[in-house]
Amino acid sequence: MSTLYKRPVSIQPNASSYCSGCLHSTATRIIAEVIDELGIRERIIHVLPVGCSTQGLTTWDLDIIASAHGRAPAVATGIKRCRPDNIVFCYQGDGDLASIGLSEILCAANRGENITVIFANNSIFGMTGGQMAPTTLIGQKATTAIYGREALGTGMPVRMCELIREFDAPRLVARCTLRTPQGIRKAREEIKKGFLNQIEGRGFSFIELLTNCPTTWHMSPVQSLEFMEKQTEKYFVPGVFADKDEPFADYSAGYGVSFGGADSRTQGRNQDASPSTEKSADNKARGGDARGEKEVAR
Ligand SMILES: Cc1ncc(C[n+]2csc(CCOP(=O)(O)OP(=O)(O)O)c2C)c(N)n1
Ligand code: SF4
Repeated sequence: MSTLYKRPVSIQPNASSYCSGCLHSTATRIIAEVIDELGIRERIIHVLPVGCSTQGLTTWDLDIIASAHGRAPAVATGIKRCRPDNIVFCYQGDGDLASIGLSEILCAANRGENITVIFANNSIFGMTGGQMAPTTLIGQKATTAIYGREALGTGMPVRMCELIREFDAPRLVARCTLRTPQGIRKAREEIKKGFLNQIEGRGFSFIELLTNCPTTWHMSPVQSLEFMEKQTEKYFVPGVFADKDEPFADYSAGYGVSFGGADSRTQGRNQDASPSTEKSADNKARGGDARGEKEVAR
């Protein structure tokens, strides 16, 4: 008899503590499957955010470092620069990533950090009981928008993939839905690509997963999937926004300002994109990572 379904070794043999029908469980499962498939479990450091995904502490069977709310990409940056041989990934909710942590994710993406960020967008603050997030849809009810979100006064829902694709550095920017088996397969494919980018030193990958929160949406799991189909996916349209094969390089040549000989190192950096021995030594001394000799602007 062949085995069709078994627990990935990157998941602990515990009952899930996520609510019934919550797609955090599906996301956890496919991330763990990819880690097992790539044989990188021993090299993984997962940066835990704040939100329902802190339940990862009792779910993942991986090395984990917890971060303050929204700070996972900054913590992941530090870890990856100090330990370039580890594979570092964040798994963050939309309250964590798109609200309190907006600056950290945008800066990490712009720097082209060689990390993998997986973003679970359920368009609400789940863990704290259903407050409005930057991603809450127009008309969607939340405890802080009891008649439904209005654009006047709170703005339109923030689309993170569309923001991040504007930077030069990110190698992969993709949005997938976990509502359907096809969506789950596509998400698994993009997550794998995101880890491979990091393993091969290409730079920053961002994979958004559209998820649900039946509990704070006050819906059954089935109703929450219908909501995703009719509402969430109409505004957050799944797709691949960037998928670049070549590693992130220093594109700054031609855009730098010449300081007229004030500081030869600054001048060299602005005028010459090719890595010099001095720059490489400097980069290594500051924990240059698997992008090898390529200098990262800091
Ligand atoms: C500095 C700080 N501010 C606020 C909180 C309260 N808090 C905990 S989880 C959370 C929202 C998490 O929502 P999200 O990231 O969307 O994840 P979900 O629970 O929906 O998966 C907030 C505001 C906190 N823990 N720390
Ligand atoms: S509160 Fe929402 S996001 Fe959190 S585990 Fe429950 S269903 Fe999932």
